[in-house]
Amino acid sequence: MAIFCRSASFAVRQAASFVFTGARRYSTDAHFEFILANKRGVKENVGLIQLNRPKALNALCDGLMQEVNQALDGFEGDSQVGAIVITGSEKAFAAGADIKEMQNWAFPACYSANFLSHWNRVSSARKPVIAAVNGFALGGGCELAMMCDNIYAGEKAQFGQPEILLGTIPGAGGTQRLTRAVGKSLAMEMVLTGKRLSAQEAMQAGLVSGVFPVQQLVPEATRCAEKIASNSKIITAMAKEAINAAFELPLAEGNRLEKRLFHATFATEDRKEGMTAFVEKRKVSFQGK
Ligand code: CO8
Repeated sequence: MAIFCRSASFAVRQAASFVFTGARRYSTDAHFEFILANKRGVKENVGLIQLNRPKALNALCDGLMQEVNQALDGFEGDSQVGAIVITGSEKAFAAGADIKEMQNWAFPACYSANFLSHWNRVSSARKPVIAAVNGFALGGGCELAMMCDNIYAGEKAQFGQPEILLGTIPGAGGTQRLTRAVGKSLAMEMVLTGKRLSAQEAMQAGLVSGVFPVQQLVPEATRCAEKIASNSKIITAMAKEAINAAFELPLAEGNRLEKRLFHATFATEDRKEGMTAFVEKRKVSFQGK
């Protein structure tokens, strides 16, 4: 496996040749150099993306992020998949954006190329995405985890935004998402000093929704994803859209959107099936319609 990323043009060529042809496509990892992607769960309804650049502690280079985007596109287009898990290794979820790749960039190139513009694809996924974080989640690694819908942490996980120590600041939502998750005071301390949070501190601060033994982390995240995937996919998407709106809209508008989406559930067969199954005391069978 290469330590350094190949050129963006190679990645784009690879993206062009990537055609999703069905459920089995993810049973091999042949298409990816920096990640592994396959389906998990008893019903193979969970898409697992594992960052796999161990020698660089999963530092996020452009090629890796292109591959994450491709895998996400594939899972989003796979009707069998109901939720996605993103994880790294036991030592590192991701130790940040690739400092060696960024070292010699200058402002005109960063600005002209709109550097990092395609690095937030995870935040626009329509299917729920769980980050399963073992080890370091620093800088862009912490930002990538925060782009996910919820974060599970292994008990040795460490979260931080140490960009200030490199003479820069977070560039993929760290100042925004961290502040919303843990509040201004703690976010300020983390971003201004580079202080890291342990898994337990992150739990206490509301950044993560569960802490698990290192070995149990991915199975637990997969179990949660399977639970999500067993519900109606269309209703799940509406619930996710409504929660995400809470970060963008004033309360009255957010409540209005929620009400509209609630009403919209009555246009689906799954809403009828869910309530009918309850009344008839039988197992529900959602069709995603
Ligand atoms: N970039 C490139 N290489 C890295 C990175 C990184 N972020 N982190 C670690 N590596 C490499 C090291 O250079 C080393 O490589 P080599 O063996 O070739 O020297 C290898 O990984 C192992 O690292 P260490 O020997 O340093 O391992 P330690 O266990 O001693 O330390 C640490 C682990 C504490 C994680 C340490 O490596 C470290 O401090 N890394 C840098 C963390 C950091 O500053 N991250 C922020 C980067 S800037 C950023 O993320 C900007 C965000 C922009 C938006 C991103 C959108 C998603």
